[in-house]
Amino acid sequence: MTLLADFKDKQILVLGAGITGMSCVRYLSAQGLCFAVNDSRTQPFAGDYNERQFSEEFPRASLHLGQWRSELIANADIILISPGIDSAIVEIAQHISADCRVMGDVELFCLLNNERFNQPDVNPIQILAVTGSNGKSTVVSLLAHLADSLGVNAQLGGNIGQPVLDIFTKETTGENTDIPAMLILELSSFQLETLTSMQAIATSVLNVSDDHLDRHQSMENYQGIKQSIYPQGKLAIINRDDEATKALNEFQPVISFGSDAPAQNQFGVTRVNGKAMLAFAEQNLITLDELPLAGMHNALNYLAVLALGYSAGWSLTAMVKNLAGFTGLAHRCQKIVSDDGITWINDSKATNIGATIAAINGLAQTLTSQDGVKQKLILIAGGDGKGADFTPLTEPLTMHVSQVITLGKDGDKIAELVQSANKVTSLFTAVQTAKSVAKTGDIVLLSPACASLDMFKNFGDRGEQFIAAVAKVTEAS
Ligand code: UMA
Ligand code: ADP
Repeated sequence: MTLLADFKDKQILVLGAGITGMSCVRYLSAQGLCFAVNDSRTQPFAGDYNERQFSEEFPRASLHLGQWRSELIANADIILISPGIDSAIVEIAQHISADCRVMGDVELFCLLNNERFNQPDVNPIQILAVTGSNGKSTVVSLLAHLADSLGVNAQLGGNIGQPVLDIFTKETTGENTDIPAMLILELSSFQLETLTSMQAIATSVLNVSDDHLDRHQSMENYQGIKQSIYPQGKLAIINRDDEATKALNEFQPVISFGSDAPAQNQFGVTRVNGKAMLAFAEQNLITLDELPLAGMHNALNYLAVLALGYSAGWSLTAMVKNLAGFTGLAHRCQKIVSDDGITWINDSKATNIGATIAAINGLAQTLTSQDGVKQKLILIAGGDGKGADFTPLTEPLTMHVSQVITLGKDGDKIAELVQSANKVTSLFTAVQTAKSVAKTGDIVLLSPACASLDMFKNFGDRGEQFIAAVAKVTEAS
């Protein structure tokens, strides 16, 4: 029996009505299935729907907002749970029946895709899957750029903000029957928690650093969740610089990347005439200064991309030729244009310590001295730390940052790491403070090492507010 035939006489519950939940609603509705939707918030649709509009558009769905509904959870045979919802919380966990299947949207997508391997008239979608604490969006976006340049019919999906079930929904409704040959899938630890059935060509854990410990409790648990990606792919792409990314199964085929010179079947960095180059085994590919994304962390991102593309059979030469055409994503170490002689950098997407350490270390390498005066690096950080241990920030802060300005829920924890920090209560004041401390030639970096949700809608909102504050403060000067 196919999965959908099995779903027909089951009680299906969609938990969460955000981006993921609504993609489940669209998919189940397109299949003509009846189901329930439950969200603990009263207004979950981000302004897209009110309850009446929802009922009109999805008449087969019964909508329950405002609290978790224990009777719906208890009666469900199948629960499609959104990644931001922790199924272990007591209001949910205690009601789930023993024979209920709890799965995420990506798991449902993969189960449906796996069925396509046995169907004569449809093609399964090949998957390249990427996880890691940092660099996921950069890596998958660059992969999608290369796919486009190389004429591969690929689509981005997952945590990057494009729910994967929409592919099959659009196929069912006839809106887009041109199913992509490949899915370039960004996976968060939350999505991996409910994913076991993916059959990818290759998977990669880019790196592992402290993140989301408020949900995952310990680094061991978090690392284990990240590594659960490897058995779900033929080839494991690992980072030689980061032990925590190594695949546990020693028999699984592996391609590695790292910042050292590569051996056979490895990607790495070599030095030729003093210049750092990306390389594959003995083959030097391109110098780093020909590429727009700076810093060793981005060199590793480039190598991960090449390794993933290579595992899919893409030409190395063609990939290398097209690498420079990708100029990066917003809010990741982006320079803001200003004419006050200060370099303002928006790294709002640095929502954990690993990203902020990479930004500080990367910028520290670029600091120069003029007339005996060394450029200063001023950092604005803080927000919701998600239970992180900030102590690994101490060394880069002490070594490279001349002034730390903190804000947000866990700003004080970062302030405690240095001798004297400026504690402020708004991003605008942080920018004003930075402006009063910075001299011509200095760098001011917003790299919060924290999530934004305590003060902003999301990291994009925080980045935009930073850009606006910089414009206002520098204009006034
Ligand atoms: N909800 C509750 N109660 C809760 C938590 C959530 O009712 O305690 C409801 C909310 O009201 C909302 C729904 O659940 O209606 C939200 O579900 P969600 O938090 O899973 O968010 P989605 O809108 O479905 O977006 C999710 C990812 N969000 C999270 O994992 C938190 C998006 O990643 C992803 O782009 C999207 O699915 C599509 O796959 C965002 C993210 O912040 C960018 N990810 C984290 C990260 O990158 O660090 C993991
Ligand atoms: P993710 O999707 O994993 O959050 P992004 O590509 O959006 O990753 O980048 C998030 C943050 O991490 C940005 O601040 C970026 O500068 C930083 N970053 C990108 N790649 C890496 C890496 N390989 N190691 C550490 N930090 C990184």
